[in-house]
Amino acid sequence: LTTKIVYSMLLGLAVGLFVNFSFGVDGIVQEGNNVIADFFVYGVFEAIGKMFVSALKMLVVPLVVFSLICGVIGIGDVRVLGRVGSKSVIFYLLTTAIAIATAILLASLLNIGAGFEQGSVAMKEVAAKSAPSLVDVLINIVPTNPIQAMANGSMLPIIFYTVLVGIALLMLGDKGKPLQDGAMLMNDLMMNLVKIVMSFAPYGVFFLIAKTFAGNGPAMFIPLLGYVAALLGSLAFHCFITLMVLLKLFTGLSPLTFLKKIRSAQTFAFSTASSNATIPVTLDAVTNRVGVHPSVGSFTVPFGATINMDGTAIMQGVATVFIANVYGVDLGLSGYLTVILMSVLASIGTAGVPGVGMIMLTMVLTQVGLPVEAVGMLLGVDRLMDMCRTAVNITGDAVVSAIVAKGEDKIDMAIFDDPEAGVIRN
Ligand code: DAS
Repeated sequence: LTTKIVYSMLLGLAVGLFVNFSFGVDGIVQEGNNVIADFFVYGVFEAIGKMFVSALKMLVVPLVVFSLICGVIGIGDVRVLGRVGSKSVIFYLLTTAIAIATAILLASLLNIGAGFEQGSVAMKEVAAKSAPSLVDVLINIVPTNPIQAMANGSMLPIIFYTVLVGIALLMLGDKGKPLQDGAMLMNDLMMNLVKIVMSFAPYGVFFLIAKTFAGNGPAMFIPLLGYVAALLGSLAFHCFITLMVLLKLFTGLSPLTFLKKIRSAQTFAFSTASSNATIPVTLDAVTNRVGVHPSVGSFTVPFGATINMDGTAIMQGVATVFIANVYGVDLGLSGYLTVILMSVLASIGTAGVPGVGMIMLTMVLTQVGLPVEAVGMLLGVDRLMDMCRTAVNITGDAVVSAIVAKGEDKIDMAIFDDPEAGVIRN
């Protein structure tokens, strides 16, 4: 299936670029310019791509609820649960801080944005959106109405409530057996739903990629080459060096094998630009292919999709350096430390959905006194950058899941060493 998905991505890229070269102006296919382009790019491609992402999102809440209840039952001991939770938070914040420090270092070394004529890129007006403040996020973790939290897909309150339900179920002891068996059955049912939706992936991914590249051709990245190069360089460094060193250090697992096992989740994250929508695929890859026990993965994957955004933090680091240079502002060490702190905190409160990184960026810029409208320069290329950074976000989630599981000795090496484990054939 993953091979089919990669081929459908390449086909989508080819078709997308063909449409862009045929109908694009300055590398962009504006909506309303051309009837044929509109029919394909903003009609067929966009519609089918959106339906596929919706089908993934449709699974997220029930899957997280049942897998998390089974996860808590699987851990079986509240003390261990506390350990898994606190280790996850420590490693998620640590990897995000390392990510953004790397990004600021590389972007500063490349001195991107210096001597940049703002006129050369359309400056769209951007209102300073504020991501929820950390205090609100912490208060809102306790849902007043858990059903509403589920209806809204608010992940942190859902995780909080579901963990409590799991603990309460454990306290029932043998009396709770029927409920526990029911939860296990519902979890298996949800994983089958994941497989059904994933079987449509080659089509969904094709249209998502075709739409992206049809709308934005390579020509439009030229003016922002410094920004794009520094961002992609930092993302690649973090994904294939930093995270792999941490993986090897803390789990001893082979990075190459690990990357092969999570390739489907990275592909979904890239295609959908949404960590949340990719939760079902990340969970499937981390448990059935890497061998992380579901009792750990069912907690660390949805939790990571919400609070752990290494790729997004990297974008904020690179974008801040770029914008500071464009405006000739010297942030100084304290300025960059503020950026690092703000990015790590901002990533806790925001869900893994497309474009959330840009909202967090306006918040970070406000904190360091940089003009928020500067984000307008970056919006044009942000969809593709969002796809790349989301793939790094879920890679971070998968790596920390393996590190936490290793610490609890809950990685099944028979699964990790089996190249065929969990491969979906259809
Ligand atoms: N698209 C977000 C995610 O799903 C990341 C971002 O917007 O930066 O993780």
